[in-house]
Amino acid sequence: MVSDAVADTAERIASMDVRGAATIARAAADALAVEARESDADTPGAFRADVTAAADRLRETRPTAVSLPNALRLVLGGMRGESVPELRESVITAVEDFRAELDAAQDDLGRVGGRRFADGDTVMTHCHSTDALACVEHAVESGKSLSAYVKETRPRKQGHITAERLRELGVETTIIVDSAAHHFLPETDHVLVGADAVRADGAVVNKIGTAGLAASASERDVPVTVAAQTLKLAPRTLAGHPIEIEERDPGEVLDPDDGLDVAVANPAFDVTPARYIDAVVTERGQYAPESLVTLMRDRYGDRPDDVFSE
Ligand code: RUB
Repeated sequence: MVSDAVADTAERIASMDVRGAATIARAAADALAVEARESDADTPGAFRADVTAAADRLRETRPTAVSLPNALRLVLGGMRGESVPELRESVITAVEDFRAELDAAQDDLGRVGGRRFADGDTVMTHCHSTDALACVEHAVESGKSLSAYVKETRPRKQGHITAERLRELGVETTIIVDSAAHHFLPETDHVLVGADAVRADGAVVNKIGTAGLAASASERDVPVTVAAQTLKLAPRTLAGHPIEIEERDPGEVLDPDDGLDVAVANPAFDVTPARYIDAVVTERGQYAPESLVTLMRDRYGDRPDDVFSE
């Protein structure tokens, strides 16, 4: 049994009330801090079991965003001590450290990514990525004027969130239907997207539609930049494990009241091969996708310990 606070966060992630890889990771880490604070375990073993069960519950909410298990692993890896108060304090500190690292990483990444744009450039975006927006924010703060084509991103229309944020940043913003991307690529200087996971071979898992956009852009010689802090690197892919692609409710695509009695396929993400990606921007610099494996080994090791309960 997990606490109400953890169950509530898990539900908000599963229902996409909380969404986006970095935001999911932060919410899950915060929930572990609440669990640590509120656990009434009276032995170190019971406390560890409480926090581990909470992490397991949070991890199963959305299968694709690797930032979620990475964040949980980082926090659980910081749990240490001989007594319940020591263990409690260590988890709370690990969450605070994680939050600070996440903020700093996004800021550093934004500074690196912002340099990829020149004054007057037009950027095309897909979905809503806080890592990608950090790059635009830094470019604008350094005095560059940008405009944007924002794909609306069916079926959940996360493009609306991106459009609103870009408008706030003073970027001249035009929202387009997803199928119009190819049409507007000749007027586009950069495709800029985020990532839910980056594989050891440099392929990027992101919102469904990213792969088609990147293939189109590549055909038209429009550079494709992926903004992904190292929390998005998927260490298990070093050992050849696949990344599960989340299949979401058919009701997101077709209203049951429409009376159209056909099957619906609704994968939330797709895989963009490395050959369609020019650069992955991280807080540690920008990389050709194929060269990220070194960074992945450096940050997570060849055989990342799995501290979850299974
Ligand atoms: C969100 C999505 C975003 C990545 C990166 O999908 O695909 O591009 O999560 O986001 P969903 P960030 O809306 O299904 O969660 O850069 O904020 O981590």
